[in-house]
Amino acid sequence: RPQQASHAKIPLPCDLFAPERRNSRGIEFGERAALEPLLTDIRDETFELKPVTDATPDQVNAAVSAARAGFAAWSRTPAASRAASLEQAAHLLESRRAHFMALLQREGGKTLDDALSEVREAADFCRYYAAQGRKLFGSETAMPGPTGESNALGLRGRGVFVAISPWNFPLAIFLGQVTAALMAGNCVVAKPAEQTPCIAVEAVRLLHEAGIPADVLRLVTGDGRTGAVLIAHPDIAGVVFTGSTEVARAINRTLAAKDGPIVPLIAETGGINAMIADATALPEQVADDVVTSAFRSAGQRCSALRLLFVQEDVADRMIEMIAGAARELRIGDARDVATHVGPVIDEEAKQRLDAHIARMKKEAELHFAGTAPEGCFVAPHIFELRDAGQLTQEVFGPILHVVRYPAERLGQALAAIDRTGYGLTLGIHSRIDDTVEAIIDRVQVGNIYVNRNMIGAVVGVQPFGGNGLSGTGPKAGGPHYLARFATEQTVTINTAAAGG
Ligand code: TXE
Repeated sequence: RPQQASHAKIPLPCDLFAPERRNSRGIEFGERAALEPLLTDIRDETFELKPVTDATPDQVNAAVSAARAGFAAWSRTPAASRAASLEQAAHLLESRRAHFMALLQREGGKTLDDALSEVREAADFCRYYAAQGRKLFGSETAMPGPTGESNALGLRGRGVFVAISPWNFPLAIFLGQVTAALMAGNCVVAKPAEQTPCIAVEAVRLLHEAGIPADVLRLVTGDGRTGAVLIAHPDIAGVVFTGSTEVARAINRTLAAKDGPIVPLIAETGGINAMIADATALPEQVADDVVTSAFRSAGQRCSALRLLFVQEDVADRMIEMIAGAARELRIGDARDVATHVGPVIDEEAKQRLDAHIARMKKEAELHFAGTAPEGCFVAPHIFELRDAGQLTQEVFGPILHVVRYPAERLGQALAAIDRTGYGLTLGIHSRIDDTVEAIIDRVQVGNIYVNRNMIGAVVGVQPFGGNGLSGTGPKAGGPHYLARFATEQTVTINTAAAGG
């Protein structure tokens, strides 16, 4: 077990083995003894990742046609049966946990604790949407009305929903989108990220095995070009997308330009996520939370911290402590239990991040640079900016940017956060309640984390999603999500005229 720095706690995968430990995503970890069989099972998974071919436009069209043909029967399938299939999927996922964790490690480069929490999150999505769906779709809502008339409001599926997902949560986001759309009574054509197709292939197999008919859920693989063909199809009734803001805009443009019915888009996109640490914050906790929020998962979380505002009076000490905690991180093979920071997703991502680091070295002050092995790894870096405006776009990797602010200029720091245009996550470290409340009132951010790290999207507990450039809402894993996949129908009956 690596030594902990005396000045700050650091996130250790070894925490997996602490009894009764809950990580920040709400996962309960067992004791080491309980997990050892799982580690052995993961090592015993000897499958090979098979190459996946890109779907041709004809195959995309065939997938939409098949799903369209399946819609009539699926939309009439009782909500309770649809929910039962999702619950069975959660059960199958858990019983094949080692297999999916091994897939996430090999195809997605996930560390052990990230892989474990992702499988758990995927199963949580299935169960949560099943439970929500039973309530929402299981019966109609009777509306008040005059005597002699009954009014009822019901929800039903829209038709063929397209689900387009990213590589950074290739199991949980993929299944979250797909199961929500299915539970709402839609058929689905899903297009996973080109970097992680095998996980999607296995997830679809599992859903079919759990009872979702083959024509109700179809998968098409390929890159953005396949996605674009799918989006342009005239017979789609809705789109759920998670990924970059730029691609969400492109999808929006295509949908807006189409003839025919107006197709809704549910989009969850990125963010330039900030944290504010004032002089009353506990420095050790700030250091721990910053390192977790900025560097865990190699910074490849949409919620990850990119921009830290530190009150001037305490800035030197805080930066030093954060660098001290970052120095303890071990970067390397994700399959090694001692690894804190695994690889970035591919060579292209590495080149983009390396270019950003090179630019920052010229334009900002470097406070910390970790060391990474050869290969697709990017070491954690900490830069200090003169001005928050120097960071103009989301940098999807383990790079933290720090800005100092004088106490009387907190308002300017908040204005800088507004100016990014994003509104996904925000961290606040302060022990003054009025300050915390004032910040919460002032910002338009989807998920706010106070005096803790910024990792958290626990299904049914911390519904997740942003505003502005970060997406359309509603929040995934929250009570309002499913209804957006459905269409509402009001039925008014003249009961006085009812035949005998
Ligand atoms: O996104 P891309 P990536 C965000 C995160 C980051 C991004 C990383 O902040 O910005 O996702 O994922 C397909 N028409 N979030 O690099 O490139 C593409 O093939 C149709 C936010 O994968 O946008 C892939 O399947 N589809 C988040 C998908 O779009 C197209 C949680 C995403 O690709 C297309 C996780 C096109 N023209 C990541 N072009 C949150 N807020 O919850 C590409 N695609």
